Amino acid sequence: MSLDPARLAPMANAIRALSMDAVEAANSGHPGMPMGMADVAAVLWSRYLKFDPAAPGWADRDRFVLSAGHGSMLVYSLLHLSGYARPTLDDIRNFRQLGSPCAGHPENFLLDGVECTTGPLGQGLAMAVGMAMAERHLNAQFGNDVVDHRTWVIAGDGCLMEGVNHEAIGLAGHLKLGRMIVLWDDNRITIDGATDLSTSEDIAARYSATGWHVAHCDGHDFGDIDRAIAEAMADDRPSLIACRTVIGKGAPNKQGTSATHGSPLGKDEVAAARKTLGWTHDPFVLPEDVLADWRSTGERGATVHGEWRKRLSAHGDKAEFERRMAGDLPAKFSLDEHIASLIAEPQKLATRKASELALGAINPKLPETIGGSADLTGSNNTKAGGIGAFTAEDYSGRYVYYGIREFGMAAAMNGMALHGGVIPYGGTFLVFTDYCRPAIRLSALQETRVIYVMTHDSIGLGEDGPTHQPVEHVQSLRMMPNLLVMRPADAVETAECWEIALAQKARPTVLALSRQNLPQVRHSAGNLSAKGGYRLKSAGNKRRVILIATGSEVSLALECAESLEKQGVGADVVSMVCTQLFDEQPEDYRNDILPDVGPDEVMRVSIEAGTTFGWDRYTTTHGLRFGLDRFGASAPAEALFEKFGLTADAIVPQIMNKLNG
Ligand SMILES: Cc1ncc(C[n+]2csc(CCOP(=O)(O)OP(=O)(O)O)c2C)c(N)n1
Ligand SMILES: [Mg+2]
Repeated sequence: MSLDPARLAPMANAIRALSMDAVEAANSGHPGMPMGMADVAAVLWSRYLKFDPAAPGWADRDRFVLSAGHGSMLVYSLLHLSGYARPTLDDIRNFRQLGSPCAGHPENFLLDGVECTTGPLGQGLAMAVGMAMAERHLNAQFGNDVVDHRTWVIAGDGCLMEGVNHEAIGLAGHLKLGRMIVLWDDNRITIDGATDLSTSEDIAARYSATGWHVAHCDGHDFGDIDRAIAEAMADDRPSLIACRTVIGKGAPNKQGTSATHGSPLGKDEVAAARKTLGWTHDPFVLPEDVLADWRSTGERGATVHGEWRKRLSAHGDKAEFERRMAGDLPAKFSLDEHIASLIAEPQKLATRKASELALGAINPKLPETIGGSADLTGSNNTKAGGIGAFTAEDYSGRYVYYGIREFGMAAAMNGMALHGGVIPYGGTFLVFTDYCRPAIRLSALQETRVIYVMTHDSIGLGEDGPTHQPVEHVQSLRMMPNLLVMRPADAVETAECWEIALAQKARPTVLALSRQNLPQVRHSAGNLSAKGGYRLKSAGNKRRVILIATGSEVSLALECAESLEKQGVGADVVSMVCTQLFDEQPEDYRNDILPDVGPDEVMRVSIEAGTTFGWDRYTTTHGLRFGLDRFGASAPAEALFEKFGLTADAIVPQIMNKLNG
């Protein structure tokens, strides 16, 4: 497509018209951003973006991330205009209505071509960093013939102001991700008004200082936009293009003000905008010549895609590449041998160490894993199985030194998983799930296979004290939909949890792992953790108690059971590795493990070194819950378990008291 304004301007105006009309019809939404960035988007999509609307999943397509997700009508317009099957015009007419894939903010699971879910500002750009990392990694593994694409981002002032932006661009700059280009909608407006209300930052200087190339352009001058993009593509560094734009461009009375940010323009202003833009068509009517120009942008990609398919066919690793991009594990993958060796020689191990052993078995067999840690490699035990560092000099490495960037790491892992071809896992202390929680939430919402290796999972970490001791974390993460939270009790369960997590194609997992050594409690094979909770020990005497415990407290529960049995009280011990998986089991199974009988017959008791909040879900209100409903303290782990009453000596008498009424 040429830069002729006579052709490009109507193309950009088609975006403006669709956006303002859809927002008007929904009586809600954000017209300002799509109208302001329409010109930039028209140049990018018509001249640079590599995509094939007929094959939205094409592995070597450029990734386009609308980080400023409130401007969702921009991407919906682009997808429709360039010829994707969805959204249809009807979908756009139903913008923000139940059942339309044109949701308020772009959702990756609703529309092809929406590469990630955006709306929480800053995270789109941070995920794009992960996409760019995955691209370079797969390029290093499979070569230019099959992996050679760019990652484009449209970001607003908000995306650049968010804290995660610092982490994301620091990582991208350090890793020299030169194929990532951010188009910044530099409109100097946010919701509250002009940006000078809240910031005086020199953004270009910050990006430059972080190893980025920075270009500037007039975001309403096609030639200038084109020049800046070409300049960015030619530079080896990741690029930020500051596109000076006018928010709501085309709405004559409201443009340039925050009034266009997040409200319909109103009937009169829409009519005035039509006049200003010279757009004479009714709402949702697209003239044929403009549509034809737009469709030709999509058709350009079909040729490039065809050539790529030929190269892939000739590629020696075609089957492996396709397997990896499909996200399938190798047919023969299993940890049976590793688990058998653990059963043959029981060991007392921290589950973080057990996780390292599992990774030692996994990484050599699964070339798609990319591990990492937010500067706690030696504590999270995440580097295992002979994998080397992923660096700017060697993108084939499979271990990322994320630095102290928990949120940036988690967002990047989302981007990698969304890109496909890799399975990211990364670690920090469990307590710092708080630092990456917004990205964990997007892992869950976006259905990404990201594995969080979260160690030091309770007061059991000891001397570092309450700042580092999770209390509410495990339970609060369990509340998150579509997230598996696993707290394995020993080396066998840890390996089982890894097996389960790797098999999840559409959900993330948090592994909560201990710092302290734990005795091996499992001596049998078969992935019992897959049921979420299972009976580890059956009552010897007549069953009066079911002890439900997780992680490091499972061995404590076994001790309690032994003591109860000595007093003639039968006690089952249930290892509740993952409540979400347990809740998914058929009723018969759950009823067998936790029978629906009155407390007089069987009392249920939970033991977990964290908040007791919510455990009545399993104990019922008649049972007992042992845990920690306060912050911990700084002391050796054993002293803490003693102080907080998490010992058999403290627990058993309370159970006996309650049994004896
Ligand atoms: C993390 C986060 N905080 C707050 C919001 C609410 N919000 C949506 S858009 C916006 C202003 C963004 O300003 P800018 O990026 O400049 O967008 P523009 O107004 O220029 O379209 C805010 C605060 C959000 N979506 N995400
Ligand atoms: Mg803005």
